[in-house]
Order: sequence, then C-alpha cells, then structure tokens
Amino acid sequence: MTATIPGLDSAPTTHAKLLTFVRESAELTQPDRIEWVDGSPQEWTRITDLLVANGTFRRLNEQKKPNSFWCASDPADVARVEDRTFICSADPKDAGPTNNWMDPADMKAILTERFRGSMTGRTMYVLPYCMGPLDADEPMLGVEITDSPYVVASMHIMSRCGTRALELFTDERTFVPGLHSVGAPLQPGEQDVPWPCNETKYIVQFPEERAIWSYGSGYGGNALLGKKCHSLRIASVQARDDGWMAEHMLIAKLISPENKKYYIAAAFPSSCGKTNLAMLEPALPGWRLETVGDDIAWIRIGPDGRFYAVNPENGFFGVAPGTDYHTNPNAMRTIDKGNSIFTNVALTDDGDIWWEGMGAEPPAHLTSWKQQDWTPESEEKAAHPNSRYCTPIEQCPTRAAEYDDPQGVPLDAIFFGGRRKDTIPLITEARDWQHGVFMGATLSSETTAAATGQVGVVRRDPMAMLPFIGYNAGDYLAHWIEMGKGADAGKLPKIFYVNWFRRDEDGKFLWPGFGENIRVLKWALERMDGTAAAVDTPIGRVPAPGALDIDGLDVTADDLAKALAVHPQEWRGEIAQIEEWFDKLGDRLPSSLHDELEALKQRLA
Ligand code: GTP
Ligand code: SPV
Ligand code: MN
Repeated sequence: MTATIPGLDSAPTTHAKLLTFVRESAELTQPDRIEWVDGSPQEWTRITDLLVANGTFRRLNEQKKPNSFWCASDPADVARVEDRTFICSADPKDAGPTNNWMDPADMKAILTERFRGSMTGRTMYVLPYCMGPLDADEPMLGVEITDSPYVVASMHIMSRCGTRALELFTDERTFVPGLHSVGAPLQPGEQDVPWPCNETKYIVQFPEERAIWSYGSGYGGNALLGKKCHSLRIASVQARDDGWMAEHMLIAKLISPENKKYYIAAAFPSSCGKTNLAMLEPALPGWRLETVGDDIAWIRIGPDGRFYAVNPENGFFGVAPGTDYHTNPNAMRTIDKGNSIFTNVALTDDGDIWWEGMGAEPPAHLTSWKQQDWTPESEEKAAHPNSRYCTPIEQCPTRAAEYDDPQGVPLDAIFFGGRRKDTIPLITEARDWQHGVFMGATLSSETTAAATGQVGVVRRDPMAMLPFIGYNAGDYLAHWIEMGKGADAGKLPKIFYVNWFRRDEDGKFLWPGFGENIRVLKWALERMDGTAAAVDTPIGRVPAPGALDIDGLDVTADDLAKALAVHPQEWRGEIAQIEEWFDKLGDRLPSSLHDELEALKQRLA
C-alpha cells in the first residue's frame, strides 16, 4: 500500500536509518506524496508560491519588502504551549519537577493514534538540516518530517537545510528525528484552510531516544523543530552527557573605542530582550557591536580551558512589536532587505507590514493580524504581541564573521537578565562562578506573550531555560557548577545579572534601554579589566556612584539611583520565593547553591 506513495522510493540518500524513519512516518501518517527538501532558491520560490496560492501567505510589496510574505496564523495557534510540552524520559525523576512528564510508551501510544493518517491529503516534506556550521567536526544533524509548507519555508531561513545538510549524513553519524504534523488531514474534496492546526497539541521530546514528536501546531517554537525542541531540549540532554551546554542565549562581540574585543553571551527569558541586545547599536561613541546569535548558544570548553559559544541557528525569529529604527535599527535593516516571513503582524494598505511600536504614528488603516479592518481607534492591537519576523542572519548588517565559525567564540562574560518591575537592579556583578550560577539559578521574570497563558506573572526561570531544560532542573544546575570546574578557573566568563525593565511608581521604565544598554555593558567590561568602581551589596556588586558612564544621557540622578537600588525589604520577599523554588528542586539541588542562599540570607539579616 505504502509503495504507492509518490516519492517514497526516490530518496536522494541511502542513509539506512533515515530511510527507515521516512518509511515508517509515511506508513503511519499516510501523506498523498513525499517531497525531499533540497533547500534551493528554486524550492523557496515554489513553496512560497504554493503558500500564496493556498491563502497562507500574502506577498508583500516588492518595493518595500522584496521576496517577503505576510502570514496570519489561526488565532488559537500564536505561541509556544508550555502546558502541552512534555519531556518523556523513562524515569519521571529525569524530567524533574519543572517539566510535564508521561511514560514514553504511553505517550507513543497516544501520539501514534494522533499521527495515524494525519497527513492524508497533504504532502509530507522530509527536511534534513544541520544546526550550527556545516564544517563542524561533528555536524549537528536533524531531520524534520512535516506536512506544513510554512515550516519548510521558515526552516529554509532558520537552519542550514536541504542538500548541503543531507551531504553530511554518513552512516556513522546520527541525527535527531523530528516528526511534525499540523494534525489536520484532508478528506477527498475537502477545502483546506490557510492555517491548518489541531485544537489538541503535543510538543514531545524523548530524551533517551533523542527524538521529537510535535502535533497540532504550526507555530514557531512548537513546529520549527530545529529551534527550541532540538537545539535546546534535546541538545541540553546531549550536552549534559557529553560535557557541554545548550543555552537560551544571544552571543555578541563588543569592540571598544580602543579596539579591544570582548565576546559576551546573555540569557534572558522569551521576549525579554535577547534579539535587541544581540543587534544593539551602541549609543556611546566609538563602541561597536557585532552579532553572532540572538537566541541559542551551544557552549563547549576549548583546548585552552575557555568557554566557546556557537550559534546553531541561521536566521532570526524575532519579536516584532517594539522593533523600529529607534529601538533596533539593525533588525529593521535586516528585514528591509526582504527574503523574510512575517507572522501575525499587521498589513498596510500598500502591502507593507506594521506593528505596535513601529514609528511615532500608526497608519490610518491596516489589516490586523486577525485579518480585520483596523484603525487607530480600534480597541484591539493591530499585531499580536507575539508576532514575529523570520529573516536570514546573512542579511544582518552587524553580523560577525565568526557566526559561521565551528570553533565558536571565547566568552569573556555571561549576562543573566529578566523582566522585573521591581527588586532587581539594573546590573549586579557576581563575586565568582558559584555566586553567578546562583544568580542564574534564581533568575526571575514576568511571563510574556511568547508562551500561552497569563502574562506578567513573576516566576523563577533558571538561566532563562525553564521551558527548555530537557531533563531534571536540579541536575541542570549541578551541570552548570560542574562546567565551572571543568574550565580553566582563571578564564571562566564573569557573570552579571541585568534588568532593563525596572519601573518607577508611575509604571515608567527607569532606564532608557536599547542602544543605551551599552553603558551597562561597558561598566561590566571595565569591571573585568579592573578599571570601574563598584560597591558591595548583600546580593552582589553594583556600580559605585559615578561609575556608570551616563555622559550625554537624559536620565535623572534619582531615576538612576532607583534603577540601581538594592532594597533589603524587597529582597526578603524575594528570598521566600527562592526558598519555595529550591524546595521544589528537592535533593537534586546542588548543595553549593543551597549554601549561597544561606549566605545571602545572612547578609540580608
Ligand atoms: P524571544 O525571541 O521570545 O526569545 O525574545 P527576546 O529575548 O529576543 O526579546 P526581544 O529582544 O525580541 O525583546 C522583547 C521585547 O522587549 C520587545 O518588545 C522589545 O522592544 C523589548 N525590549 C528589548 N530590549 C529592551 C530594553 O532594553 N528596554 C525596554 N524597555 N524594552 C526592551
Ligand atoms: C521564544 O519563545 O523563546 C522564541 C519564540 O524565541 S519560539 O520560537 O516560538 O520559541
Ligand atoms: Mn528573540
């Protein structure tokens, strides 16, 4: 029966495991045909034409955004679904207290019934990809099988996919198999919808098997399996086993006016400023920044004992609202070159895109992300708060040459940060690695629209990895401590904790953020060079009065003091939350982090 599926027997590979994966997936999902993704420009044109014909894409004005597309998702499929995301380890303890868990066999049984016939009436695309540079010693390979042409087009941008990846599939090499279906089979004669998906969603990782099954959603981190599912959840498990780290971090290179180079990585939760910092245009004269990555860092200890970071991705899947020529000019320059996909933003009458925060005045008329007429009087937002641009890193004017270097870049500093309207100072310096790991382990942030659920709720988000740790969160923190011991102690990255989002009594941001954040980074780098002054506080070191370069900045001394303040009474409230979080981790919490908490309590007492 399956031999009749066109494409099944014309594979461009003899890789036995891959052929078995494709055959078994086809037998289960029963697509009408199979296509092997080659990643070519011709294929991009064919797939995007198909998406236009299907009504999924609208082609944007060639003058404004060449070779670019507007796309509105189903209003019920706009973000990651953390409550539907599972780590199915054999032992529930290995998924830990922070992940949803189900027995792998039970989950497979459920998903097998979900996937049975789920691609009927559709094309099954076989998309081989490589996360990170193609010329790595051990290229990190995956195969996404999907029935979504939107996923194929997006993976063209976000990963190195198709023939150039498939060429690396030798018999000795393994790959991460990912099976994805939107879960919307088409019966003969049934009319398709622009954004097929299923009310029931499952985003499932099998850590021991290193496999991914994703069902029911076509959106971003749920469906582009190379991204969060592979490069963070599965990779974090590989990294634990093999002595490296898979982290939710941007990577950037900073060049001082004296031409000194620094490499930094920063972990902020979803929608908390990674992409903006990764492309920052320094407001201080003489400083330059180059972009290595904006969302994920794979970190390995090099032969010299330093931490080296690689960006596994090939594009940016960035938060649209708030992005404009004042806040993030380099993102604007990147998307203005075209070759991009815009999902759930608003459409202008002349075929361009718009979102809240772009320009001073909204256009007089728009088509909203819900495909309704929109005017400035409308009560609803024109763009969804989690609307996204998907654009190639190659087009980024600040892209660092090192982004494609398989060795990665040696990290001088790691920044943790979150979105907190109170308590957390603009910047705090950790005393040492263990104290820095404690800062990351206790990182907190207000929830955002990047995941479904309530927005603005403070939660602990260890190293900004809460939704992405593929194993026990206590073990993950222990791995951080161990990595510090595995590196050259004198060359460990210095750790800082930042908060761009502290507010005054009226709810106004105390710090201007964006390009001005260079001032905060500058202080951190000067601390490493031993040239900036700091004061000790119970939680760590903060800039001494006058140490932060605010030359030419329009910020009052009062606001700056408030942004930097450490209030013991706020911290006593924080301690209660940290204790609750550590209790949840139970006996898997490394004792050194427990010691850090006790020491902090002493200092605050
Ligand atoms: P994900 O892609 O979801 O992981 O998010 P991200 O961490 O890359 O966040 P991003 O840089 O896209 O920023 C998210 C939102 O925060 C956007 O609306 C930005 O405009 C806003 N933002 C980023 N940096 C700053 C800042 O320094 N200050 C303020 N006030 N807002 C910021
Ligand atoms: C995030 O939520 O951290 C994102 C968007 O970068 S998604 O690809 O949907 O995960
Ligand atoms: Mn981002």
